[in-house]
Amino acid sequence: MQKFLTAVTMSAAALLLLAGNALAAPNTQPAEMARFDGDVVVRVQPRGDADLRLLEQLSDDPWTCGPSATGAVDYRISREQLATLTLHGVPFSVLIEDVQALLDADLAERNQPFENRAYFDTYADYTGVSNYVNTLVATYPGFVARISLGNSVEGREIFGMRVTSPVPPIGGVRKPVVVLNSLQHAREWITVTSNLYTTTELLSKYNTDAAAKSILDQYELVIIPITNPDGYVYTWTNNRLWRKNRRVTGTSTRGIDLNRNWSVGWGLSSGSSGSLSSDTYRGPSPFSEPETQVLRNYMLGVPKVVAHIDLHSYSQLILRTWGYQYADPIGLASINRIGSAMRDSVAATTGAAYTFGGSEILYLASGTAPDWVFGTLGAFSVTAELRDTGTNGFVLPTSFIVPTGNDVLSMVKTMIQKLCRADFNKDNVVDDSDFVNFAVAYETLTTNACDLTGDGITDDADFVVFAAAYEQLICP
Ligand code: 0X9
Ligand code: ZN
Repeated sequence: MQKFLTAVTMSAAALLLLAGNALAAPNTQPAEMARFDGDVVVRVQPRGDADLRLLEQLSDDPWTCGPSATGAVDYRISREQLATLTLHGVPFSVLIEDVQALLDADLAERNQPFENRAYFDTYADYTGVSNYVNTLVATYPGFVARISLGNSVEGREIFGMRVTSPVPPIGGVRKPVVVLNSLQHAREWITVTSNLYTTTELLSKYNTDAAAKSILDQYELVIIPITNPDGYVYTWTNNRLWRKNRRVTGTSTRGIDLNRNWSVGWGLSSGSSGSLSSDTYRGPSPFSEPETQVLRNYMLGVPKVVAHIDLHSYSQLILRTWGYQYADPIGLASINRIGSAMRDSVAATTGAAYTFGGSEILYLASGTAPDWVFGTLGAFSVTAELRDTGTNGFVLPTSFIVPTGNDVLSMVKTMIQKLCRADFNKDNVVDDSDFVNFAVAYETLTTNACDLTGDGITDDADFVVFAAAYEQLICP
């Protein structure tokens, strides 16, 4: 084991060089790439429905999907349309002066030669990300296994990784699982790099960082970097600002919002749309899309999912459940304890200010992944909206890749450290009622909540895990 671990540490340095070479060809912009000459992004403070309707007429590209806590909305419009806003007295400020210039600058930066570039110096396309997963498998043998969840609408593989220290080995009795998925929304590129950065950091620090070791020893991470492969490819080849999947829904309409297609809370017009052309079109039925189906099926096949983060951008928020309603979720105190610790740990490590809260800090969203994970699997689940707060929005310069990756690394570490397995009834204290509840559920075996080892059966080993956590009588 010792010899093996030394090999792991040594290969971490080699990884960065290797990974640079594993990237796809330089980023050339195809002739058919959508252009946004003369467009700006505005942050509007609507005075009422009339202002919102005016914006919907002016723009087919909202950058936010509803008013935020402050009531503000971001839209891409043409520079000429600023006069219309002024004419109607609509309060606004310009967030991005020249969208095409931002895209051009971004492409020019990414077009620099790859020689001597490390993986996290730039964004990688679908093939580049897939190659990087293979690089991690090769670099950390026994720690990383590639998985294939199924295919997208256009037939692309939705791939991922199982990441854990090989004690017990992958394939043996399964540890409790933490799921991190990114890029349900195609244009939110920073989510992919942040997910892979977090994974890489935990692996490469296994021998030097006790927290990384403890996480990989106790849990298995399931990483799905590109949940929406067709959308992602489309943002590289045709339109950098595409959000949904690429389902053909009509002669001129395309795409279903995957984060409105999950079954819990599905179909509400308060947090989704039934209109084919909308950026929050929910689809004809829950799980109508293969991309959400395969992720759901994978999670249902895992004995014990204990936590999940659905990575998005932008706004710097950590959103707890529920997304589809303002009503309190069961175990709110426990959720708040974990979520606020995540927010605080990011501020302490990277200095980035994230806000933690429920839908009141953004807007209602119906049919989201975290609501399904929490509502169906009973696991702690949040949406993380990564950087920035609007200066660059979705077109985040490459200089943000490592800092934002560190935000997510910090969130993930803290979330896992704060999971409290002895707080069985999730009331945020460990006391006799947890022991009683656990014992009753264990005796009657009416729930799989007692399967704390995550091996699919409830047996003595689960009681041992519970008792060990309970002995400490404290949530971390
Ligand atoms: O609207 C979404 O799907 C997410 N925001 S994004 O800008 N990335 O599209 C937020 C989803 C979670 N929302 C709530 N919990 N309210
Ligand atoms: Zn999103």
